[in-house]
Amino acid sequence: MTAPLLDLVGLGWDDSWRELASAYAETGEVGRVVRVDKTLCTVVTESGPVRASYGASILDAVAADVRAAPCTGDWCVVRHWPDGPSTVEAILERRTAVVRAASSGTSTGQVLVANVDVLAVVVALHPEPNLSRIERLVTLAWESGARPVVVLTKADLATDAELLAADVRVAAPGVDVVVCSTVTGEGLADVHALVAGNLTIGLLGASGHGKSSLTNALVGAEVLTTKQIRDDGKGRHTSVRRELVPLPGGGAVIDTPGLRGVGLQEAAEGLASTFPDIEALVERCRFNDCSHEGEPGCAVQSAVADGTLAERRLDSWRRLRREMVWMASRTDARLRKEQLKKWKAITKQNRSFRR
Ligand SMILES: Nc1nc2c(ncn2[C@@H]2O[C@H](COP(=O)(O)OP(=O)(O)O)[C@@H](O)[C@H]2O)c(=O)[nH]1
Ligand SMILES: [Mg+2]
Ligand SMILES: [Zn+2]
Repeated sequence: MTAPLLDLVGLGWDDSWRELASAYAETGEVGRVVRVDKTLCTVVTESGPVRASYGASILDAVAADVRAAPCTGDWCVVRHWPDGPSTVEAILERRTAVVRAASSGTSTGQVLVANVDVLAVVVALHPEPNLSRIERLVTLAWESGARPVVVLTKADLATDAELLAADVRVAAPGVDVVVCSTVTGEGLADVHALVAGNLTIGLLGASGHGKSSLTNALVGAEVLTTKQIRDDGKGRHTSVRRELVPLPGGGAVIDTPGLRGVGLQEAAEGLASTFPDIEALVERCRFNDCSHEGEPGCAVQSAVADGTLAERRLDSWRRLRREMVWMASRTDARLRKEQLKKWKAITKQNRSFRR
C-alpha cells in the first residue's frame, strides 16, 4: 500500500468523521471541499485534489433545500466515474455552519462555510475599532456553532492596543481576544495556537482589516493577495473566493470575504451569548414584558444609571434584537406564502377530482 499523497488528518479528519463516512464506504472516496465555483467543487482527497460536480442525490437535496449544497469546509464523499468525471455523492453532517440569512425569493439561508472550529472576528486596531460592529460579528460567530474569538490586527499602528483590547473584552465577554500584527509579528503565535490540533479557523470581518495578510502570515507564504489601503483608511473592494487554505503545521484557515453582510436570522442564542450581562439583567426586571425604556423596577435601566452597563452596549443589543425580529417576521411571511401555495395546489386538485 502506498502512503497517502495528502494528509487529511492535517485538514481535520478524525475518528468521528471516519465513523460518519463509513456508511459510504462503497460510494467513493472522502475529501474536504476547499473551494466552490458555482456548482463545481474542488475537493482534496487522499489521492489529490479533484474537481467534482454535484451527484444525483446532491442535486435532489439542493432542489429541496439550498443548504444541502456543498460549501467550502464540507467533508464529502466523492465518486470517480470510469469515464473520467467525479461527483460529490454525499456531505457528512456539518459540525458548524455560517449561514447567510434568507434573501428574498428563498425560504432558507445559504451555508457559506462549514466545519469551522474557531471563527475569528478580525478587526483592525487602527482606525479605532467599532465595538457595536464587533458585537454584531461575535453574535454571528456564536450562532455558527464554532468557538468565537476576536483577533485585533494592526497592533503596530495603535498606540494604546492594550486599552482598546480591554474595551473589546468587555464587549465580548467569554470570548478570547488576541492582539497581533503581521508587520511586527506580535501575537501571531497566539493566533497560530488557535488551530492547534488540526483545527480550522474562519476569518470573519470587513475588508481591509487584515484577513488576507493574516492568512499569508499563518501560511508563511503569499497565498492570498492583499490590497492597498486607500487614503481614507478603507480597503478597496476586491472580491475573493472563500477558500480553505491548509496550514503547514496542520490546521486550515478559511478567509471569508463578503461575510460581513451576513444577516442575523434566528440568532437568539448567539445574541444571548454575546450579551450575557444584559440577559441576566432582563431576568431581574420587575415586569416580565419590561421594554427597558423607563418602566419602574427595570434592572437594565438601573445598570445604565449606575454605570455598570454602557448605554452604547444597550443600544447595540436593542438594534440586533430588532433586526432579528424583523428577519424572523420576513421568513414567517415567506413560509406562510409557500404554505398557501401548497394548499391552493392541493385544493385545486381536490376540486378536479370531484368533477
Ligand atoms: N500596519 C499594518 N498593516 C496591515 C497589517 N495587516 C494588514 N495590513 C494592511 O492592511 C491592508 C488590508 O489588508 P488585507 O490583508 O488585504 O485585508 P483584508 O481585506 O481583510 O483581507 C493591506 O494594505 C495590508 O498591508 C498589520 O498588522 N499592520
Ligand atoms: Mg482579503
Ligand atoms: Zn427592564
